[in-house]
Amino acid sequence: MPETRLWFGSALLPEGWADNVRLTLADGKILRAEAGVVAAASEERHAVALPGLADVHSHAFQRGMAGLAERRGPEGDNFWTWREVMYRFLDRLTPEDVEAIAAEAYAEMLETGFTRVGEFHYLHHAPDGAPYANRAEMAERIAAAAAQTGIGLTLLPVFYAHANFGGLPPAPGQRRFINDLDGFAALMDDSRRATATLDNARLGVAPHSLRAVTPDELHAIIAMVEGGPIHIHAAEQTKEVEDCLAWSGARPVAWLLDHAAVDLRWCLVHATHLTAAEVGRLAASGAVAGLCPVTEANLGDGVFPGPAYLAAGGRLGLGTDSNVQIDAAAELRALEYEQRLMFRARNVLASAPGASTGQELFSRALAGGAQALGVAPAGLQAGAPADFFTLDTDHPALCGRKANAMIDSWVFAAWRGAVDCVWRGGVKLVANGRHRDREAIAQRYRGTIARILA
Ligand code: NGQ
Ligand code: ZN
Repeated sequence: MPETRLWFGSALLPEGWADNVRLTLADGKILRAEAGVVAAASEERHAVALPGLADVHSHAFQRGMAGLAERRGPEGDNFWTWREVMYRFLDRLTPEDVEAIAAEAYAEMLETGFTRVGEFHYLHHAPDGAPYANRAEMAERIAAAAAQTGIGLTLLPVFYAHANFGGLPPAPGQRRFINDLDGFAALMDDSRRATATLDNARLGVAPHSLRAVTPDELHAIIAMVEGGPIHIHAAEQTKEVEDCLAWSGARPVAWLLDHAAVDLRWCLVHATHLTAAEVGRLAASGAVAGLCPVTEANLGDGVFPGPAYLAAGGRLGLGTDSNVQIDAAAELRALEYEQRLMFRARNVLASAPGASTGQELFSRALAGGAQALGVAPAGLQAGAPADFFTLDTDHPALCGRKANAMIDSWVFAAWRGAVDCVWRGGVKLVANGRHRDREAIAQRYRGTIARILA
């Protein structure tokens, strides 16, 4: 098996920063990580390496409407009015459109340091709501976009059946999402096939939310994936919490903890509105909170109870969700900034005096992200996927920085171009901050969007 050797002036290893690091790669994985070694003349060299992050929650198609829901409507814009705009946008998308938009989104993810995406995929059917002749047409388009860009894919086919708690019939705008249990089982089988040929792909399952599935459906769907990740939107909006209380007497996260075996396989996306009791129980479950701070700010969701959750030992991953902006550093920054605004304090999510906010959040998102997407353990260590990126130490925001100051400056002070090269599965996909197929992907994307918006 051919081996590749790369050498870095410094790298963030699981035990912390190390200097003069050689990574030996084979078969898409890290075979060895050695510190304190002299570079061989033949080795490709870079200054600073970080492990690639997982983007635990993406609706790729929404990238195509980024920035188009920022104009005030007739009255009281909120999450639900945004959702109407989003439904109108997705109504027109063809499978080709979805593939082109997803490829652009995934290339952007790679260019900012995300090496794997959890695609929470619910746009299954044709515009009239009928399944495509190939039921997994859309899932195959997502897989194709992952294959073209080289990003690692954890496909999360979404089960969606109802407009709200209590099994209400779906709304017309939701017709492209809807399956019955038999149809969904068939979709899962086809999705398994669609991802089988992709390098290192994973298949999970995603009941959309407690609004969209009944308890019986929830349990039936969970049984359809053997050992894979289980993702669900939970407690993102206060209205959802109120509706859940009216339906069941319990809040969404408490309901899930009471009625589903929430454990390390689970990712509760957003989990924004939690009581102190829910914070403790969610943390103790070992599940990952899939936080999407840029989208949560954009949609006006609320602020996650970060300090209490971390103090309780809770696990987190980061997602770009609506993809209104795709930027790993921006998600880390937004997560800390919402806490600063809330608590009128600084370095709120750092654990102890002297701790680096950027490095600690990065390491938490790395571990939680890999867990949530079914690829743990992550990190620059033997046996882990060869997924990592380098920073441009000539970038003005990064010059003269070392170790944790480098991460802090990347997260809080840098702008586009700070990420230099990105490898996924041992393949170099991004160089000088640009995806290797950047122009072709962008050109197709521009054509697609021009047609949609015409
Ligand atoms: C989604 N997005 O599925 O795309 C949702 C909106 C809903 C976020 N929750 C639809 N951010 O939750 O009903
Ligand atoms: Zn979402």
